[in-house]
Amino acid sequence: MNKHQSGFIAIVGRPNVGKSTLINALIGEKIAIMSPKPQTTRNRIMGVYTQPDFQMVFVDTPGMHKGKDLLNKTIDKIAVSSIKDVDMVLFVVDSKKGSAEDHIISYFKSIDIPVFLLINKIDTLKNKSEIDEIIISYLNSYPFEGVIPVSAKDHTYLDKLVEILLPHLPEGPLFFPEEMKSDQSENQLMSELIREKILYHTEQEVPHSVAVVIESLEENEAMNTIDVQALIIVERTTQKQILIGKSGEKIKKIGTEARKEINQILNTKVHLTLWVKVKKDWRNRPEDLRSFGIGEDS
Ligand SMILES: Nc1nc2c(ncn2[C@@H]2O[C@H](COP(=O)(O)OP(=O)(O)OP(=O)(O)O)[C@@H](O)[C@H]2O)c(=O)[nH]1
Ligand SMILES: [Mg+2]
Repeated sequence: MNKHQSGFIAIVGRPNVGKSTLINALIGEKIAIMSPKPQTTRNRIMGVYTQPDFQMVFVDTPGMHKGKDLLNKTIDKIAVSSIKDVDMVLFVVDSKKGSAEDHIISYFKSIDIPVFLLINKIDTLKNKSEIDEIIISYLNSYPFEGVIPVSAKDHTYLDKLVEILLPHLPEGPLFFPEEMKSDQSENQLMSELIREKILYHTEQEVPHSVAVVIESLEENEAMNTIDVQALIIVERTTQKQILIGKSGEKIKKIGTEARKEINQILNTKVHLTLWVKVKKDWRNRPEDLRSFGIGEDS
């Protein structure tokens, strides 16, 4: 009988390099929200990839960056600590951007596990020889176990990625049931999907000032729906006005898009009601961060 392998693989890197896009592509389901705005992911999210002989638990993390407020410090800490309890690390970089990553690479020097360099977004390169230049630019910074160019968006070379990681996966049991894809609860996924739509419909400070909490969830037997009440928290009255929009148009659009996706992903029929509340400076209050589900224990 073949030995069974299993282990944890942290996906780390700067904001916006495509870590969440990668975990979704690997798992084959949307478990983590994605957006063109930096600092989209705020928590650690596990994605479970199970095959007959092995189980890879990928861990999506927030983009590593040095933010000033408590929210950003907290999410950076989550990302940094995630490399400590895993069997391997995937360091994701953007093939078009790079740089300002020295502090991230310095964390690898304190761990004794394989770190792979993943060059993402290769679909954006005009000339494939650019990949060689990128590899050369990283070669002196750290003894990476391997270098893998991929496109998370186009699912290019993801089979190859799994193939390269497999020999490094320790022998071990199934950590999660075969059918399990993620450790996120349905409530967490719902609030994240609402936040994702907000990220797409707001600019500048607003996306970073928003938290979403599911307040209640009730089965409505007469309508055959699940009635969901969600609270959107912002920091200022002006942000609340922006979110609601002229005659409530923006919040309506956000609600419609979120509802459609929740219905599709969770295979249910939800009736979604959104409320917006101002909570000054919540990003700097530890108790608020905790109650909004942001932190190492959440
Ligand atoms: N062209 C291209 N775009 C990509 C690829 N992977 C991700 N993106 C885009 O890059 C942006 C950021 O993607 P995310 O997956 O949210 O990035 P992230 O690293 O999780 O970002 P944070 O959570 O903020 O740290 C989105 O607009 C994605 O569509 C890729 O392979 N090619
Ligand atoms: Mg992300």
